[in-house]
Amino acid sequence: MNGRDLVRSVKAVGMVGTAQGLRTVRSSWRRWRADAAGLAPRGPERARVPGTVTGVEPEPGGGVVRFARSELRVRVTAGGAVFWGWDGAGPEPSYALSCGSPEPDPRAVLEPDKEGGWRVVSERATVAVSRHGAVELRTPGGVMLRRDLPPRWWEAEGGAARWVQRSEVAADARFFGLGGRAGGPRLRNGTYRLWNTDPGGSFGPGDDPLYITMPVQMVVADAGTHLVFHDNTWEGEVLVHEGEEGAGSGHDRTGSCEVRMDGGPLRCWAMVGTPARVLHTWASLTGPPALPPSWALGHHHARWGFGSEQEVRRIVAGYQERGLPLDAVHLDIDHYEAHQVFTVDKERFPKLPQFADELRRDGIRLVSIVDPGVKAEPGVALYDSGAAADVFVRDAAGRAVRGVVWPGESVYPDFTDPRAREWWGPLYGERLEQGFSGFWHDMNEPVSFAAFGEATLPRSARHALEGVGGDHREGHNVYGLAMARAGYEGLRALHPDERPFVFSRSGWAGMQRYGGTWSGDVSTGWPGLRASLSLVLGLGLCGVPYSGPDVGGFDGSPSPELYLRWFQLGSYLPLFRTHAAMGAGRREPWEFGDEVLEHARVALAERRRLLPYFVTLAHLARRTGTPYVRPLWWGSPEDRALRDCEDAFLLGDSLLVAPVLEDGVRQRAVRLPRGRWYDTVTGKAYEGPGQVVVDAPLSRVPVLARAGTVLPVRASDGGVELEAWAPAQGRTGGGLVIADAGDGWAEAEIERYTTRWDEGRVVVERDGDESEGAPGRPVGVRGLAG
Ligand code: NBV
Repeated sequence: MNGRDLVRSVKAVGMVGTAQGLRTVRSSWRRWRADAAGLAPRGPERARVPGTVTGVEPEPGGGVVRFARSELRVRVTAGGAVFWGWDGAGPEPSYALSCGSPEPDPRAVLEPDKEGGWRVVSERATVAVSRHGAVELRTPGGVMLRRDLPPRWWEAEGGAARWVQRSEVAADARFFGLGGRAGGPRLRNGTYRLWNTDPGGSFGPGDDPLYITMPVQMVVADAGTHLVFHDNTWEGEVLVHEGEEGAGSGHDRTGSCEVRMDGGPLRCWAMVGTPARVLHTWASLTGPPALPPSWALGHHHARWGFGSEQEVRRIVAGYQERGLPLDAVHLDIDHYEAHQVFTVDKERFPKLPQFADELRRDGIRLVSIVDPGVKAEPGVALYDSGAAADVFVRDAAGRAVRGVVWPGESVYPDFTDPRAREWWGPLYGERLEQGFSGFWHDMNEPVSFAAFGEATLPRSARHALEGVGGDHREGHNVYGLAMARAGYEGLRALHPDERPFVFSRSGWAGMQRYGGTWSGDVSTGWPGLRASLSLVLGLGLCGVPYSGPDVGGFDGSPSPELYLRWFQLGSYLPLFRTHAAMGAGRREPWEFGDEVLEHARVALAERRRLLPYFVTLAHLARRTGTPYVRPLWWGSPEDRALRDCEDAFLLGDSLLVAPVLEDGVRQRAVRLPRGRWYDTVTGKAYEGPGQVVVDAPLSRVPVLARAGTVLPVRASDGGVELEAWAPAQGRTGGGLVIADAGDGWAEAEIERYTTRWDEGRVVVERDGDESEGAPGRPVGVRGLAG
């Protein structure tokens, strides 16, 4: 047991009482014994490399290159993504791909390359395979983006083959992604584990891995941006080594990374182009991000431990009496009967459906936490029904695996089994009848409390894996993804006319198809605030655009200033939710004194005003895969200084948000991408690229608008109006508006606007508009001073 396990076990035992503590100790032993009996020890291993090339076999989009001891399939697909897989691996089966393997690009063919190698040339990238099995990814212009050295496998008798893939990238390249990483968004030198993990307690920037890991790397370099995805759900790790530039001396040291997997196929997808192009291709491959209902883009208030309907009423009244907007309230596990999922404590919440109706009339939705663990006790209806349907995870000997979670001894639906998903999905019917509109999936790494060892299921536990079959080493990382699918599909069947709102703590590549996520238990403190932003940015670059932190942090009591700065940051992130643990300090905006309340009011009002913009960004994310929240280098990946800038972000194309991430700060430096930027409060214009210092009084965090941009905002009458920012003289600009057509599936129309100067005036026109270019919406032009 390491120090971290010890701390966690003490917390687990201490937190949940003696009986639960004993259960936890027993369960940890069970887990240990199950693995000792159910996982064959690895026998002696033999190393293997591909050897030299022996021949090729063309196929549509590329072909198979044969080596003495392996073979490599290379395939360029019609959407521009490139696939390569060793040892006969093809794109399927895959948890990440949304509609199976995309069509090959018939124009891409295998042809001889220099020195006995082979290559496939396509519109967006060239893949060259050396005669020893190195794979090079090049831009259409022939510049090397990544060079995979020949892989190595270690095979053991009867066991899964472990493998290592080392790659080189340019000295100036920067790594991003790998799921939600608290210490990013730029991934510095280190080892990043691929194993979804509840860190136990709360986490800060130094804690890794967290709840969502995925083998998705976004690499940004002067030569171009690429995304690489190793489609393999097994436990593994990625070693990142950034390169170093020799300051013009010609002694650059290339960057490198090494992917090591404990089993599973060695197969890879690569996408090349601008960041936007790369994420668009990624979304075409793994599915468009689910569109949240528009209320989910407002302000949410949650707490573990509201404890009763009266307390929820008190909080809601607190918002209403002060005129503060509130769009959703989340009920945590304390509203369950004895912590059991899909139940309600009737004493504390006697008339939940009526209460939910009342709230809805006031424009407030209820969101329910949903935990996967089912209390393992005959007579508990859910348990009996799941046991009868045979949907719980079993061990190698065929017995249901028991872990310990909030309800005590629990069993776990095997969401990788379509039958389990079909059983689980309809259970949300009970939640809908209780009046809930949204769903918050927790504990789905999955967690089983541990007194020692890891707080999850035994690795020997069996999973259906869509009929392929395998153990927890392969199923673990996709447990949360498959649970999200079960919930999402269940809700679509139950309420076909409404877009489901599901967000999930754990997940994997492709989870955006079913909804979003949140930070999990981020620790209260300035480092936690920074980690919150890192997670949102990193996840966005892995194709998961909707997320946000627990505003104020999960545990403890933030200082008024920390709370306010978190609130201000949160108000510009897709999921804007205050939340905290049982026993933590208050998180209501009025609990921190009048000054904080007034500034929080401004943040809430601004969020509401920007709602049409958030709706537009949600639609754009669905159509293009572009996240709402983007790193500053998004539009200028060639700007090296921006690649290293982690304390600000772009919100859509129009705004640059520079949150305050340190105590006592009233002014801050902001690195600007090229072009003119206006401080949205003072109207002062700044020219990028470069660094400027802007005011950051307690009352607001700096937000800058791009010159020439047009964004939709909420007018005082509730309609949508346009906010246009003057282009620089002689320049043009523009923006998009996508207005939601309700919370159903109706396709929303895209309105395109342009801005230009005409005889000393800024003109805003709608593209393709019959009415001679008049926008049809009220317009306010800003940035005209001077
Ligand atoms: O359900 C209680 C909490 C929840 O409030 C939090 O948001 C989750 O991340 N949950 C974790 C389980 C308890 C953690 C100590």
